[in-house]
Formats: sequence, structure tokens, C-alpha cells
Amino acid sequence: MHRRTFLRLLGVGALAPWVSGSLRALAYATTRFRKADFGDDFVWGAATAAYQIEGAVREDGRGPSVWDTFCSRKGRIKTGETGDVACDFYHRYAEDLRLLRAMNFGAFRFSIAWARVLPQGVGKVNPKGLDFYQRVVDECLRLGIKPWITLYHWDLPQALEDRGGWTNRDVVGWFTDYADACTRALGDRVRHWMILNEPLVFTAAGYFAGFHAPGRKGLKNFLPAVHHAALCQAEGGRVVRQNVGQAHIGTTFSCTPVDPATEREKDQRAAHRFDILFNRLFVEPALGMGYPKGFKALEKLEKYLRPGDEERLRFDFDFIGLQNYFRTVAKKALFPPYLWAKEVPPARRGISPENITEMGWEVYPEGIYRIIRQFAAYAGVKQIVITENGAAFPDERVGDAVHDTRRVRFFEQYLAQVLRAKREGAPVAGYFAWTLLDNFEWAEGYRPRFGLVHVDFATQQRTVKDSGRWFQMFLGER
Ligand code: IFM
Repeated sequence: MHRRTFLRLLGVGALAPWVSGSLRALAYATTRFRKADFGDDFVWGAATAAYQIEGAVREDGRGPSVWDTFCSRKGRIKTGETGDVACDFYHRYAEDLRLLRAMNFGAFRFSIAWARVLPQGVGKVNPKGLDFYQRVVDECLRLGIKPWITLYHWDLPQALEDRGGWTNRDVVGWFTDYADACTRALGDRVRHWMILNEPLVFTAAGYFAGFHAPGRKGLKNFLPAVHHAALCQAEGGRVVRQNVGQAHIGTTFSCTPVDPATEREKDQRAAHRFDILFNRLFVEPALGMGYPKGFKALEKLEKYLRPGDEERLRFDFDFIGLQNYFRTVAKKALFPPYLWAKEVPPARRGISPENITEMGWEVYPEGIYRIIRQFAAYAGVKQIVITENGAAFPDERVGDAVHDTRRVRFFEQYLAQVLRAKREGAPVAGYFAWTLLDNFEWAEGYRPRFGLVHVDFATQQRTVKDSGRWFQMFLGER
């Protein structure tokens, strides 16, 4: 049989040349579920973030962000690299969106770099910065891809950090003005908006532990940053609701099911604190439940609350974005302070290297099922979208192919668990793979590769990996 006919019979949609060049992806035709099992309305996309892919940090009037500053400091990024060029998405977005389309994805999640739109964080809008996102949106729509925009994915303008950043309550006004500028410009064509990406990560890693930008430390920075981010989460939602007709509004959380390392009470309590911190801290105030109780250090958040804040923290999100990669096994510990708990790394728990990603994270597919169930149990959660899920493995490019078998298996296993939760009634409405392109993985530099598309950072050559081909086949099925 002719190869193309064979692929069509297998349900492969619009054939990109890179699929007809290899039949290797057919080895994955063993997947036990089909796209149709998720339902016709289910959203399939790939996710990205501005600083991780755009590059062009000094072009067209973009101002510096905290990540530009952080990368310029010695020792902050393990490899000494920066996001100056990244995937050069700023210039190559059209090519990259064509790849996304060829993989049969219908949605693209990307974030707006605040400092492109408002180089000083506030004040006069930089029209060239907004124009870039107009072009990205236009290209998405031309290709039949739905844009899903995140307003904030960690790249605070440096000018605002110089005024206290997330620890300064004024950030609420700065953020709502920025959200207003973005939604006025793009809200006529973009329905799907996410307010913040993983607020726990940018407040904890950026303002408590200091291994992410801006590199600040301690509870005195962390607690106000948390409260102001939680206020922005809700106030930002209100701006989008006001400016965008038919808006579909969410916000995203990094989340992980937590198990105690032993049955001992001290480990159970450690697991409970982890759960509050990782999974509950930002969603519960949005649902009108206030900050969760039972974690002493977090009770000090009260100090930052002003009259009326409890109400201001609420927002009626249309969906909650869940981002899950691994599970956490927690144990009582003497460090870090306040949490008094640590994670037992997967290797210490006897997890085989095959099931540990390059980030040191356990491949634990059931985790996504458990976390969906946990969030679906909140009365106020109407819809869940998996806004990130993926894995970094040490990929190798061989000629024009990357045979990332482990990543294909990862997606198959995690998606099977998403489907399991959906079949049991959880309101899961979409799935975004992390990520479209290998990119700048923050303090880790470019080494961990999460992409469906391999990027040669020396030449900017793109090579669709077998995982990208797997999605092409899976999503092309009728
Ligand atoms: O790369 C990040 C992303 O920016 C936020 N969520 C987790 C990903 C993998 O670490």
C-alpha cells in the first residue's frame, strides 16, 4: 500500500512533510483511547510563555524584565544562559504556529510580556509591543487556531521590581492597568484569558527561596507577594470580564498530589502543609473561602489584609487551569523554615530512573487524575482545563528526527488518567501540552528539553519530535 494512503487509513489528518518522511511514529499507534473519547468540544493545545521563547529582549521598545536582570547576575542560571534569543519566536512565530497547526492542535496558549506592552510597567503603551501580539493573534486565527492568552507568566517589568515588585500593594493597580491595555487591544478577537501563571511558583521561588527572579528571600517578601498576587488574580479577572465580550476566564495553578512518606503523624502533618501551600493557597480565596487555615506561617497573611480584601479576593472563574507534572512525597524536616517539611526525591523512594525526568520529577500519571479529582471537589470550580503537562527528557536529534519514546509514553499515560477523571464526571474541558518548543527553562537554562519540537539553539532549526508526530496522528483521527 502507498505510504500516504496507509497513514490516511490510520486517520492522520493534514500531512506535513515531516510525517511522510518517517513511519516511526506508527509504532505509537497502540494508544488505547481516541481523541473522540474526550468529546468533540474538548480543547487540544500546546502552551508556551513569553520569556521562555520570544527572545528579542531589546527590540521594538521592550523594557527589561526581572528575568533579564536575574539572568545577567552571575551564578543565577545554572548554565549562565539568558532568554536574550531563546527560540527567537518574536521573528519566527509564523513558522512555529504552522508547526502547531500541522500537529493538529486547535489552540495555542502564550503569554504577553508586560514589559513589551508597558516598558516601564506603567504609563504609556508601547504600540510596537502590542503589535507583536496582534500579529500572533492574527496568525493564529488565520490558521484556525484559538489563542489562549496568559496575562502574567513571571516576567515583571524591572521598573516595577525597583518599586518593590509583588511586595508593593500598588502592584494591584499596575496589574489591572496592564490587563486593561491588553484586553482592550486584543479582547475583540480573543475569548480565552488566564490571569496568572502558577502564582505559588513566582512568589515562592522568586520572593521566598530566591532561586527565580527577582531572587528575593524570606517570609517578609513572600507573604505580601502572595497576598498581592491573590488580589491581582481576582481584580485581573474583573478587568477581563469588563472588557471582553463572551470571555472565558481562568487562572492557572501548579499542583501536585501529596502523600506522606510514612504513616507517622509528623509526616502526615508535613504532607498537609505541602498540600495547603501547593494546592490550596490561591484557589481557596478566589472561591470565597479565604486563605486556608492549618499552616502557621501562612496565618500571618492576615497582617496584609485590608478591610474588604476577603471579598476582593473572590472571582468567579469560568475555568481553573491545572498544571501537573509529578507528585510530592512529604516528610517532616528541619529545613526549610516555616514549612518544616521536605520532599523525598523519587530516586530515594526506589523509583526507577526510567520513571524520573530530567528535572528529577517522578513520572506518576495517576497524579493528574488525583489532582483533577481534588479540584473538582470544590463546589465553586465549574470547569477544569489542563493548561500544562509534559516532561523533560534527554532528547537526541538523529538526522531529521528525535525519537522521544519516553515523552510519547508520558503523554499517553497522563492523558489516559485525564480521560479517567473525565469519565468519572470531572468537568475537564481541555488539555495543553507543555510545551510547543524546547525553550529557556528558567534557572535551569536550555538543558531540560520539554518541547514537542526540538530546537537547535545554535541555528534555530526546528525538528518535530516523535511526540509531536504522535499528537498529529492522535488529533488527526476522526
Ligand atoms: O517551564 C515551566 C513553565 O514556565 C511553568 N510551569 C512548569 C514548566 C516546567 O518547569
